[in-house]
Amino acid sequence: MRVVTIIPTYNERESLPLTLGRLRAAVPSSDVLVVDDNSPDGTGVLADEIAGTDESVHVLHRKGKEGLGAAYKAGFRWALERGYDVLVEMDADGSHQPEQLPAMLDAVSAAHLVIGSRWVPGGSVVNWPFHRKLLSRAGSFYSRMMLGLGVRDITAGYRAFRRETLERIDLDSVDSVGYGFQVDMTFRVAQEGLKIVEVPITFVEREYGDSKMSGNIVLEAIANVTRWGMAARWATLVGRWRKPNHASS
Ligand SMILES: Nc1nc2c(ncn2[C@@H]2O[C@H](COP(=O)(O)OP(=O)(O)OP(=O)(O)O)[C@@H](O)[C@H]2O)c(=O)[nH]1
Ligand SMILES: [Mg+2]
Repeated sequence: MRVVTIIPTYNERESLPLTLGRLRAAVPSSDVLVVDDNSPDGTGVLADEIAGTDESVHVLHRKGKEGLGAAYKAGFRWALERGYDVLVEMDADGSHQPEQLPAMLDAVSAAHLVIGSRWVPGGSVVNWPFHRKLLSRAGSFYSRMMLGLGVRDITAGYRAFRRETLERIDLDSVDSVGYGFQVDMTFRVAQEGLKIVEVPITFVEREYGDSKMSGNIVLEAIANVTRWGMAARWATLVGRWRKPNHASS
């Protein structure tokens, strides 16, 4: 099983070397792809320096900040073209602990998508204020209800996809930017009837650098989830209405 861990970065100069060091120690068999959006703080240059000393580390440079979703789509394409079997998503900021990746990789042999989950028994968040926990849980709850999914942590960004899963999805049509990207991908995997497994993780709030989460990203996710949920309900209704006519004709 050839594994690549894709790490999108924007201004993660302090965090990236720590995360890479921990990842290489915890899962030496995984290659790494850093996808940097031309970070003004020089994260891309630093990533190149690390890649120069470790042939398992690769860097994809993009011309500017286009959001997490676009960075992951570029990373997925890069990895699929190179024949990797499992594609892992991991934040650079230390929130996703590399030491917990082996449990996720174990699970992916019997699932199409593994989600490192904060909101299943055994999962937790360290150093988040109450309002962040509430926002995350409420966002997952709303998405679960609107989209009719059983996933507890739908916005989670620590994931392992089997390559066949991504090959089933039309990545070109995925255009969500922030958290919405994770929700969008989860919904599409579920719509394909593929198996999603949540593995508990301990999510640790970043120590260095600034969060890229913004009000716009939250609004985008809420608007998209509402739109997708309505569209799915409408499609079901139309399907029910059409079926009897179809049967009698
Ligand atoms: N390439 C790229 N990476 C990004 C972009 N936005 C965020 N990232 C990276 O995606 C990961 C998650 O971003 P964070 O800012 O930690 O967002 P978050 O985890 O949702 O928010 P916090 O919990 O507050 O940290 C980090 O590794 C970021 O550097 C982007 O536009 N381009
Ligand atoms: Mg983060």
